[in-house]
Amino acid sequence: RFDDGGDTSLATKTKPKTKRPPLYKVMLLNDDYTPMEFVILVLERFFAIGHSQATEIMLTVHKKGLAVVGVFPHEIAETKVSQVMDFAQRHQHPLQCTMEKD
Ligand code: TYC
Repeated sequence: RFDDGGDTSLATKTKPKTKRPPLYKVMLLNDDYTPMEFVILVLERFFAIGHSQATEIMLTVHKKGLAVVGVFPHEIAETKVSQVMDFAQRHQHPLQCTMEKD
């Protein structure tokens, strides 16, 4: 009799590790002073959103107080927030951009 070499260990299931990084919502907040056209420009420039959808999102923020403008991995979300905050500050607008875990 030969040992058949069979695996006699208990079943320890290991999942194949797929790469799905945690995602973060990036949001724009409303304020009373930032010009509507500036917000549209921000959405076009930093989020690659077309003019008509950018206008819709801006109006949603204006009416509802905030809107999610994109969902990204942590480092990309942080970069978007920094870019928007820098751009707003350089133009002396109080526009706020924040992120939170999805
Ligand atoms: N509420 C601003 C205004 O009336 C427009 C605005 C929209 C500001 C969206 C910020 O994230 C914002 N000029």
